[in-house]
Amino acid sequence: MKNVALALVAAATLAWAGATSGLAQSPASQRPSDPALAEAAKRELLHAWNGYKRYAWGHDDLLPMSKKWRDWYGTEPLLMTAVDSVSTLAIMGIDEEVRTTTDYIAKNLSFDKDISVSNFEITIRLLGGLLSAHQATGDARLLSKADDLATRLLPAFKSKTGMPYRFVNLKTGAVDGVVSNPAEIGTLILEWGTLAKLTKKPVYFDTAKRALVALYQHRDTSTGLVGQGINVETGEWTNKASHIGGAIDSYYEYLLKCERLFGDRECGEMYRASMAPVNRYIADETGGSLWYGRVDMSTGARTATTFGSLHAFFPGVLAMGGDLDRARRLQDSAFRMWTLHGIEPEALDYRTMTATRPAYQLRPEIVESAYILSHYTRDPKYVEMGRTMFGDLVKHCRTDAGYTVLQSVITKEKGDLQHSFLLAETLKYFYLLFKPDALDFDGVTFNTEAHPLRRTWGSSN
Ligand code: DMJ
Repeated sequence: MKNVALALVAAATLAWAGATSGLAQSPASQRPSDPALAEAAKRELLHAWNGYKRYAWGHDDLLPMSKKWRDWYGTEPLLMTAVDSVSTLAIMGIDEEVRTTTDYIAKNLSFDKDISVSNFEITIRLLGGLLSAHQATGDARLLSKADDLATRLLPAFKSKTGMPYRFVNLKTGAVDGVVSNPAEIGTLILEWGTLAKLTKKPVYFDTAKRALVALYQHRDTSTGLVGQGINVETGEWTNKASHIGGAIDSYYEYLLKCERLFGDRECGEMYRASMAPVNRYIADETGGSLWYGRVDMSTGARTATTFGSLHAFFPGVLAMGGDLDRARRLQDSAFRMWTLHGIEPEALDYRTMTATRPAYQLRPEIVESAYILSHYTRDPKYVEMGRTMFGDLVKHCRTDAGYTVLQSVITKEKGDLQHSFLLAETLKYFYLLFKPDALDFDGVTFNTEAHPLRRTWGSSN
């Protein structure tokens, strides 16, 4: 048994090793890198991981200041940080931790629980994490867990429109949360589609695709924009604010990546059709810089000039979609937001350059975009941005038990939470930015929680 597990981890190292075919088009030698910083990112990942193991093992999140733990759903842990961390541990080659953690997950994670969970959060962190870990290790138990989880989440999609309710009870299938948003409706296809291909159960792909298309079809007939609140039973918009930030953001990311991972042209066409109004109405040229603010979805009229840490995923998506010019310019703006206080706020008014929501949540998006831009442009400035941001993260957010959020980027007052995406995403993207040959960029598609998914199926599947 032990040898089998070790062989699986060896396969993982092989599966994600950089020297694979995708690099033929993008020679690693030309990519900017910084091996010493990559090692530092790995050390910090281990620091955060060891804090979780010491004070929160078996639970969802570490509270690094009080050295306690937090579970998302009462007394029913779902091992959120453990599952979210495996793909990062594998990419960094920390094989023994991959082996023991996946074994622990396989033996201890149960979804047979009477709790109402967020379909979106559980999909991106747990379904995505399990699928990615399965692809890395070959461990069939992880795929079977993912299958069981998706079966329990499926009732969420039983609305009249096909767009999912926000919450579903894992034991009873009871649903809740009739008012949802594009991010929660449209950020499911990569995980559900991959599960469909790997289990040969097309219902998973078809259900998530139907929800995605239904959402797209509800875009405003005049502007082509979506809002940030929609009733999944009636299809009526409950909040007409249109932007690229939280509650909408990863809907656009998944339209594009659905085409990248599955070769689904219809998704690609929906992405390209969506970018035209986003660039027409939401993009905002202010003082020579490019930002993306907030407008009314029906009129396109500007309602706010706010940008924030979540919006910073967009340069990466623009770059992946081929719009390198806007991608570069927006990343420059996002980095300005970062350097204003030496770490980025949740929200900034870019007209006055004031932080309107001053917290920092350990978010990865700006680092993810730096990594993607570094890949496509080979411009060393993105590694330099990474050097600055990594230094700031360590300086302001490190504690003796891990990493914590900040209450305010102005005062640098610490909060008490280590989000699982610090391990799943933020430190992974730093590592990859500094050591791009650790992963075959062209051979994987990251879900929105930075779990790499690999197309292992044929086109007829
Ligand atoms: C993560 O859970 C995902 O990246 C999601 O798309 C947005 N929020 C966090 C990170 O900020």
